[in-house]
Amino acid sequence: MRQHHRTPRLLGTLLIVAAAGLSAGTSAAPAAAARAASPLGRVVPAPVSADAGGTPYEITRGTRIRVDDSSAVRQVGEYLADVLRPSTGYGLPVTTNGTGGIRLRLGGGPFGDEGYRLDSGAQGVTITAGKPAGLFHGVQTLRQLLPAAVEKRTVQPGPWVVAGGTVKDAPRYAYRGAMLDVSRHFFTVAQVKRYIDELALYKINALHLHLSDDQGWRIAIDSWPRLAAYGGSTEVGGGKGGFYTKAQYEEIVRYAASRYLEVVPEIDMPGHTNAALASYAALNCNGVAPPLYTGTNVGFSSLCVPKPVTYAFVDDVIRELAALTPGRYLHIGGDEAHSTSHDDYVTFMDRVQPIVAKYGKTVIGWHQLTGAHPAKGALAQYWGLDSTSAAEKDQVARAARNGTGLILSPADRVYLDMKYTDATPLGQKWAGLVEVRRSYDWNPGTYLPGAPASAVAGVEAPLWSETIVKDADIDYMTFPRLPGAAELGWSPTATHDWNTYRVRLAAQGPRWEALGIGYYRSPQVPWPAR
Ligand code: TNX
Repeated sequence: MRQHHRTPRLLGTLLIVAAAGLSAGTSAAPAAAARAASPLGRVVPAPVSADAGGTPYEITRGTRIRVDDSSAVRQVGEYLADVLRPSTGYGLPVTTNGTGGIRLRLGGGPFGDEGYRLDSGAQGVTITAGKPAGLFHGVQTLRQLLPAAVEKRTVQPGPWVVAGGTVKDAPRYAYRGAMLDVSRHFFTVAQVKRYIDELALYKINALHLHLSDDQGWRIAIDSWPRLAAYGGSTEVGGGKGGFYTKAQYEEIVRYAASRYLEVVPEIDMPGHTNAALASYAALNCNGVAPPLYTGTNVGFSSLCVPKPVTYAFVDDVIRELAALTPGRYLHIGGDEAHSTSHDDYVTFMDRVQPIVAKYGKTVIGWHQLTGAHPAKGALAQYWGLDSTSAAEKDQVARAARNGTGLILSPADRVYLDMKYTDATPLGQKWAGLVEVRRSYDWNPGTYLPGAPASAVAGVEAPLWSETIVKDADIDYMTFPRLPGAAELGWSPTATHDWNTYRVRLAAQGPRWEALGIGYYRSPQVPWPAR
């Protein structure tokens, strides 16, 4: 019966925090305020609906995780058990038998590819979805309905109570990405897996890996072995760099898939290619390989557009990478090609996009691709700013009206490498300072003037790594902004409200502490005292 004492106390605290939020800023939508105060309404990203009511469920030593007789559902059950066992100390067998407990089931309903429904009551918690991905996302919601200490890796006192009620949920956008730049600084397979686990918490479903740039080539290509062996041998600052063997890359892809993320590999071309140009003299128009580069300038390198060998190279790289990548997309970069003439850029993109299609993948390019001829079905990733010229925005909007899909990554909103304030020790500020509110408070559906809302495929938060070296650096720049980008990608606009979001976000702080994630304690967010 402890839960009956706990719930009202928690509610009271939340109402006080919410009230403090209201007095500090503009008035919140009443529905959103009521949601943030509800024990089921603190989830990030905000679900479509959360109706509290009925008896809570307490996870005990006797609880089982009951799954459908399907390997994918069983794997989601095992994943949940792996989260819950260390902190609860319970056995939590994953089984197809019995009644009650935590039930993961596939069923009919308006769930789509990733939606789910969670029902919690005295007998147990049931998550129902049309597909295993929906069950996985429902499991992330369930984690957030439990006390933060559930995330610790040692036995904690509990109790492990899930408030009674129903959550119904499905994403606003199909593409919800995060990008990790493994070129400027290299990150190991273990580091990438750790990041995948962090992203999965917030229902991110795409991991964009920026695999090549001036400072390093990070994926083994058998037909051009010096790309990785030599082109991958350094990084910003002159460290030893590194690259993924094919087996390691496949391990990342598999791990991401186990968390329902699709890997989107990027080979940035025709600019940002010094590591490739340094590895093979023949790729250079003058036939001379430049030295490796360990600085942070951009825009000085270009593949040689007139040379036939360039397209043999691109064909080999895309063929090998496509063969390793089960996902739909292949990102060909295309940004900041300042050393490529406009005509050459258009020629290059006209030749390279069909190669991507030939190997069965859909093109994604940075939004400069809209200055060429985006292939049918291609997605353009917009990384401009509020202050980007109307002409440039218009070029992207026009492409969107003509059928090019958009991934929105406005640099002055969701670039995770931008400093929060002038005092932020890491990151850059060319796009401005990006505090938590600025990062969250925009609408992807109406962001780009003249682009139809239906063209927006989703939102992605990129983390460029010129200044990012270790896990703690990744975490500090990612948290708390990534959950905001994830919410913009997942939650319906009706839930969008800074004053209630900041209260829900604050409740995530203790979870990150339990997970060992160091984050920026933004003064804009009413974090609980530690
Ligand atoms: C711009 S965004 C770049 C990257 C840098 C980043 C640093 C984009 C497509 N290009 O090359 O790493 O700024 O914030």
